[in-house]
Amino acid sequence: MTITAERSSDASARENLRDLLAKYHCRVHQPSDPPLFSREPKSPMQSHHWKWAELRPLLNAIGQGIDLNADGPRRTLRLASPGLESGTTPTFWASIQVILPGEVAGAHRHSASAFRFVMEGGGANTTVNGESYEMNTGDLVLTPAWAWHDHTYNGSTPMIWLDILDIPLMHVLHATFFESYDSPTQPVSNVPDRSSRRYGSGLMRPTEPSRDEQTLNPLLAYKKQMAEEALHQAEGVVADPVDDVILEYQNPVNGKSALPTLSLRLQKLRPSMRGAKRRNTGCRLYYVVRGKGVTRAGEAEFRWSAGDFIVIAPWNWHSHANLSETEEAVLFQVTDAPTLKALGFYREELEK
Ligand code: 1HN
Repeated sequence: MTITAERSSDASARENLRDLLAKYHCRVHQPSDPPLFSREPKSPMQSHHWKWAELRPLLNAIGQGIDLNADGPRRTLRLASPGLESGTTPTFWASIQVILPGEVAGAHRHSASAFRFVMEGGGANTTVNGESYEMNTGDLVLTPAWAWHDHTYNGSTPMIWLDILDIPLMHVLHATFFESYDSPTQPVSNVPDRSSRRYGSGLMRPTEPSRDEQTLNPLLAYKKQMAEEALHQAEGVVADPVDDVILEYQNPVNGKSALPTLSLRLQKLRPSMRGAKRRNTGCRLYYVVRGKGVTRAGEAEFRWSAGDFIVIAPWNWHSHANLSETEEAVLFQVTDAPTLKALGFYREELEK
């Protein structure tokens, strides 16, 4: 076989080769193709602010309007960032789940890693691989990749939590697995809080971890009181120029992030704090636990208070300030920095 291309101009040579190459499932870059590289990240995603005052009625609407079937999808309100086709960032989705008294969100497992951070209410139980964890406001519960999980709730008022899953990353890698359990709930082990008993001190750990405990994070729940106390103790020691007093929920076996793809953090902006400006690859989502402040992101200025969410788009300059002179502001932060770091794509700059 001889293959020749008439070399008139580079553009027409490329065009002339198109059909021939296509027959063999090959191609050359065409002038009409979008550029492969840009000098720095150019994301269609925009930084965004969701206000609790606007989310609240929407959560009421899905609570009243959408039935929860134990074998169907969850009742969740997804935060859909402007500029993205779906989801909150290029690697993760943030949704707010509403569960009503007496409901069961049935057992299933997926290759996406996930966690819940409780926004409002308490008393629901999440069972993860047979271990049951009670969830109350401010608690964090992990469902690592491929862990069976179901939620049951017997309280008296609706409960609301934040769900984060690395779904877009799983999709782009074509690595989606999903399985429903054959009944709505899993049998619950008779050792309550097993992972917390083995790993929950954060300082002492089993001398002989099982193989499973070394592959994925063996600690499944982080209580509000523990996290707040740790943050309180850290105050005044060292602070981050942008995020002020900040601690990461860690995997107690290897000291890395709680989930392989996502870093979860709790931070405190002290009264009157004015942070420096930073930009980084990857995204950060902030949930305002309490306090009032302002976040500048690119050209935008977001004045936030408790219950609000803010997402920072890749490579957007951003900074935070606490607007109160007397009250601290506490934020829960999620970032996909571990994914970018693992792949060598992480960069950040601080404004000098
Ligand atoms: C999911 O499995 C849960 O298990 C919550 O509670 C939110 C959003 C998209 C896909 C799966 C859950 C979800 C989800």
